[in-house]
Amino acid sequence: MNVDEEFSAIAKSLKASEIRELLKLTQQPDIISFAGGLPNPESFPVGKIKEILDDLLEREGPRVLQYGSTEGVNRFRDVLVKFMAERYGVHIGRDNILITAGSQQALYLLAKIFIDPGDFVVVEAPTYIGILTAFQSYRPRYVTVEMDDEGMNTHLLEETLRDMVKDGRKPKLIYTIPTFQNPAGVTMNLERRKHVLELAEEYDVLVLEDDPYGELRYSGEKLPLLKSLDKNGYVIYMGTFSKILSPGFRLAHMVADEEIIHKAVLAKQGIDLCTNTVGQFVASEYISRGYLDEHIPNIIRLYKRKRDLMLDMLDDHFPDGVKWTRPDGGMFLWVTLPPGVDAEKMFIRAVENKVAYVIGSAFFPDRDHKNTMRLNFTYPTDEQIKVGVERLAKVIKEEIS
Ligand code: PMP
Ligand code: G9A
Repeated sequence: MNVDEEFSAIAKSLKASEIRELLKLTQQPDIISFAGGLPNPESFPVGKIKEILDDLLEREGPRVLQYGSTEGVNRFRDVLVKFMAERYGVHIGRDNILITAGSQQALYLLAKIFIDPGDFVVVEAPTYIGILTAFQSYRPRYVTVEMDDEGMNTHLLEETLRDMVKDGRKPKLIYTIPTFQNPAGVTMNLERRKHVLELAEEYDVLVLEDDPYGELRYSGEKLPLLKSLDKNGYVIYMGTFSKILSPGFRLAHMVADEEIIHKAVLAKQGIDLCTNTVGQFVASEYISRGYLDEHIPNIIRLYKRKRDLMLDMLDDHFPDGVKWTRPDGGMFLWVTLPPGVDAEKMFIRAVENKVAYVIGSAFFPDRDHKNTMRLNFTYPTDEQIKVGVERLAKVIKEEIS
């Protein structure tokens, strides 16, 4: 059978995620990968998870192994109510929380409940590839807002919203990763955070705050979540346990007004019935036994060392004319090569030289900005950071000359 002809229009339009494809490279042992945004295996609390799993299975095995409600396990949502209040000053109830299979699924659910084909979505330039993948079936149109070292330029956001509303193109959503942005590594300052909220209210547009990296701060002052500044239900917050516990559990939480959570629950019912219950019980224990609080500093110590090492290596080896961001946290930094250097073409030579990165243009809906790339510093070993940056510097120097 020629199955190609049977696929739906949506299936025919599906494109692979660059990151997911590149992840295959990380499995080749001789390539040093700065590509995928993987946590370092050393950051996984294997012993504590084993201890908790043993306890849970012994004490309440059948319950832990049973289906759960689509909203999420009550025990976990209650732990998260406390977590959001204590850590971020966000005061909510259990019904404001939906547990999802990673925040990737939250993005997909939000596309499903908010986006009709042709709707406008405002994103940062560059933005997370995963939103482009999650939203693709719903065929939004993207409008981008430039960033600088202080995150999204909210004066440009203001101009954009004003123009869009004036010509009847009011966006459905503004998507931002305010803290340690993926891919750029930059953080939105406090003034801009407040400005985003003012604009959301003035133009009556919902804001998606995606926050997978906020707990991973290596320098600088902690900043409030957009959600904690939100008094009128404009912010939909997404947190995840992928970077502070384990991405294998696929555990994340969406925090929003009840009407939004309710609609997302309906959308989720048809997708997977519920998020994995075993992970939810384990994470509940992990947080309430105080293990998360104990462990995050270890992850920070490990990643801070890697960030510093990568920055030192770039300072020492990258040629003049190349610029990069200096992130206060998270997992990535963003490199801008001299104009005219094409990181997409250069990628082939990089792989021949056994080093990989993500091509920057993949993070722009219009695939522009060919002279940029994203480097991950959390996954490689220290030795790989040293050798990999040397290899990459050689490739860049050859490309420039
Ligand atoms: N949003 C952003 C900005 C991310 O970087 C990631 C993971 N790389 C995700 C969402 C998805 O994370 P997960 O599904 O593992 O929670
Ligand atoms: O696709 C994944 O495995 C998550 C990583 C995201 C990223 O590299 O930005």
